[in-house]
Order: sequence, then structure tokens, then C-alpha cells
Amino acid sequence: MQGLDIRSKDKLGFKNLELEIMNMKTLFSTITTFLVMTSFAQKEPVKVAKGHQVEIQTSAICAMCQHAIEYDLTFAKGVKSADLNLDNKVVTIVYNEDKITPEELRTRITKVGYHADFMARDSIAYENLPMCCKDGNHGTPKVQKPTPRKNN
Ligand SMILES: [Cu+2]
Repeated sequence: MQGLDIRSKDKLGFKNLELEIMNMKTLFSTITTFLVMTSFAQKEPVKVAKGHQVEIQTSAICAMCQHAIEYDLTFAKGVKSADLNLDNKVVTIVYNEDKITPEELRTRITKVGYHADFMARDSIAYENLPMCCKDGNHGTPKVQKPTPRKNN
């Protein structure tokens, strides 16, 4: 208990501030951890009438990307339907769990050239995508060209 008395009274305020900063740091790291976890979170498959349904976050940016992903998935054994929502880039797949797994579905998407949840896209497939489907096009923000200034 003597340990506490070593600090003089005027230093107690400083100590409380230190504690507050510590709490803030803990809070921030908790928030960061939560955000990282949710951004990498993968939705668990759910049972639906036609089989199982899984939602996979992709890096699609336009209707061409949407078509490429949906088209490829329709050729996968066990896939009953694939619908990509361009608003959030999430592809909803209904599949037969005896024939294909979410892991295999994600792998297929990466081989088309897109990220799939925590799985990174195949770099060669990405290189072969049409120019408009690459990073920095369509919805993704571009660096604005500087507007020429008028001379005074
Ligand atoms: Cu595209």
C-alpha cells in the first residue's frame, strides 16, 4: 500500500489523466478490433428451400464484373443461383452443400479476378479483366484533375 503514497497529491491528477488515456486506448483498440473483425467477417451459410445459401463479399465494380462473376458461378457444380448486388458487391449464392462448399465458391470468384471475403483475387485473372473492371474505375473514387487557374 505504500506504493501509492510515493506519488505526491498533486501528481494524482496526472495519474488519473494517464488512466483516462489508457482507457481511451483500450476503447480505440476494441473498436478497431471490432471493425477489422466485421469487415473480414464471412456470413455463415443458411438453409433455404432449394439448399444452402451463402453471401460472399466481392470486389466487383460494374455490371460487367457482376455478369462475369454470376456467369462463372452458374457453371459450378451444385450452384443453383448466383445474384450479385452491385450496391454492396455481395453475391448471394444458392447451392447444394453436397456438391460444393463456400470455400470452393470463394476460390472460383478469386479465379475470375475478384476478392471473395477474406480471399484475395488471383492476380493473373485480375490482369486479364477489361480495363473498366480494374481498380479506380466506375464507382471507385478517382483523383480529380486539377482545374487550371485563371491569371489575375
Ligand atoms: Cu466491371
